[in-house]
Amino acid sequence: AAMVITLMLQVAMCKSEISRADFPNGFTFGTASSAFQYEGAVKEDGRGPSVWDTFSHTFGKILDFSNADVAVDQYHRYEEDIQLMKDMGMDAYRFSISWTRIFPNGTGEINQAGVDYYNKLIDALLAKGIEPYVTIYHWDLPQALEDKYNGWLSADIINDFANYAEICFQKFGDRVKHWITFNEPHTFATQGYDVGLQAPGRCSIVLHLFCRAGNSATEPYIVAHNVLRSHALVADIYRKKYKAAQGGSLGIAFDVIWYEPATNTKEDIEAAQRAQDFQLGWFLDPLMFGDYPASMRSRVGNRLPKFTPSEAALVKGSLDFVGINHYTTFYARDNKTNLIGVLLHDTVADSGAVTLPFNGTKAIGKRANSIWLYIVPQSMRTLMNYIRQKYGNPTVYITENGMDDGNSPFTSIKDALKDEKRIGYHSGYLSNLQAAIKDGCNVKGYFVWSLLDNWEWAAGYSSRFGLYFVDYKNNLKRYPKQSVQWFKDFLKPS
Ligand code: PSG
Repeated sequence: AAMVITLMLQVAMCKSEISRADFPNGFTFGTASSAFQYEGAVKEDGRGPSVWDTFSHTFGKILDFSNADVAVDQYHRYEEDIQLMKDMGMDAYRFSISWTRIFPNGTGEINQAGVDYYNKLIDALLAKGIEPYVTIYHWDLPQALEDKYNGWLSADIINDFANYAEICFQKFGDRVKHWITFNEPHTFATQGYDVGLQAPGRCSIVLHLFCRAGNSATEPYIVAHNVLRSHALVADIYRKKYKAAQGGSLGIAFDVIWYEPATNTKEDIEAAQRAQDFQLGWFLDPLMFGDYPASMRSRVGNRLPKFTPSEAALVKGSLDFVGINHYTTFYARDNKTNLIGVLLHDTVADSGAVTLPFNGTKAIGKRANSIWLYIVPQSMRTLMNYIRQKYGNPTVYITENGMDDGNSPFTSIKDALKDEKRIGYHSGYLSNLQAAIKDGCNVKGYFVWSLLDNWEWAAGYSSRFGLYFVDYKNNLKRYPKQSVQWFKDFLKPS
């Protein structure tokens, strides 16, 4: 009798569970990764150093004192990892190309061994029926260009980046049909140049106690401006020289926290909008409308670079799709006193909004492991509808969505594989994504961050975002968490 009841329960549960069949035909499901967090092999086959090699080897920058020299060794294990994607029934894999494998110094001679690696990776994916979605820049700037002209702070980078991107189109564009120029420029502009918690670790807050050099009030805006101009030039090159022959499309991926007004007051509602202007709007407004949001122009004043008319024309409309990395939701409230602004004098304070995952003492949702990751599934639907209404319903891919667990030395592997919380996370966010599509949002794909546990930047190996567990103590062996079975069931053809 117990067995019959269990069976009946399972049938009932399967019925109510969301699955691939609830999404439009041709909707793409995949997992996402990045070169520096996955590949390892940092000195192999002629790869040059990036700013993240330097940063991760600087004492005190990485929480667990680790580095990504080995990471999860995908450089040598890509065939095994592709089989893991295949086992789940995934359609696509998002990965990034390491600039310094192609150009060890950022420019100059092509390193053929680097090109060979990505050719092998792409061919192995396609042989298993998995479509490559390629990020051209996921934060690993050639150290040589940082040394030469301060990297993204110089407009010199625009041509060097465009040259690198064009080589990617030439070498891989016959097989790669989805290009993402940049991953999360908002994150690397603010984390790298305002608070200094990520490479290249520049900032001026608290009297240069954290960072030797930088200007937190100006540099993030300069970086973002050069990123937008670089993206626009690359999009122009792709459209003029490659798109017709290769038949692909090109976009860019943004980190987007949803901001909920902390109270129903007009002040807090406006603060939430400003917070969004200073995050997504900073980039997507220029790309869609040709200029920065009005709130940014008035609040940042002459610290905000200006687009010349010809630059604006190149930037506007320079994308085929918008990639959204969405994980979490914060409350926003009007920063009445501007104490933070006076104290820090940085770009984060410019929005005049204080954003926190708490409203007084009440958290906005359950927390994952990362201190910024609170689980609020319904914001996926709200955010998709916000983008639909504000930006004229562009094509959207969810280029990242996921949650992490900690890396406790006291948890057995067996227990670490029981990730009901992650299953709940994805089923909740996917249900709301499906509802958004029913609302009319033009969403075409969804990528889980991440296939494997991996090197989580300043958090090192202390944060586990994978569907597969990686045993860092035993030869990086991969084990499926329960969420792998959940995705298998979700994805199996009905
Ligand atoms: C994304 C979103 C937030 C913080 C960090 C990221 N947020 O909402 O506050 S970084 C992003 C990145 C990838 C990371 C992953 C998890 O593209 O490389 O490993 O998300 O942090």
